[in-house]
Amino acid sequence: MRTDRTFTMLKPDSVEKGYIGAILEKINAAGFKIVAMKLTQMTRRDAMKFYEVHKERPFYGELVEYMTRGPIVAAILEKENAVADFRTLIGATNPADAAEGTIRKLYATSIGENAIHGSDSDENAAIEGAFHFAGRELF
Ligand code: IDP
Ligand code: MG
Repeated sequence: MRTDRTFTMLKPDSVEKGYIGAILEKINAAGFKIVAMKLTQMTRRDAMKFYEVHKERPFYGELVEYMTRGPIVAAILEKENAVADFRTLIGATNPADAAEGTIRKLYATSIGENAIHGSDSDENAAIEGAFHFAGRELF
């Protein structure tokens, strides 16, 4: 299993608020190379599948509504120790708990609308990257 790739989505709130450029700047400055990227919108079916692990959680319906309400920026990023370093860069799920300077501290609104996704394991990075991108879309 490779350990140098992670998967991210700039969530609908980030796109709506015009934060794409600022967030990509932070990602570049932290040393991640973009190997795949697109503006896309998840269908209800996509979001339900992507967040299937949370289907029993009380916030699942709200999460699916949020993630499908507008376009997202999906990307695959490359860097040594990508998954852990990217989770550090984005900060805690709840922006109220996120460290200063993290993307969620700077750009997230709430625990639900938290600006950005980052894979939580190498295995999920591979699964999530393959969910959004065909092999020919990686560079
Ligand atoms: P993560 O994105 O930091 O890995 P997860 O626990 O995997 O956090 O949750 C997935 C997503 O579900 C979060 O990023 C957030 O958008 C949403 N979420 C998590 N917990 C809550 C909650 O308590 N209320 C509403 N939405 C939540
Ligand atoms: Mg997660």
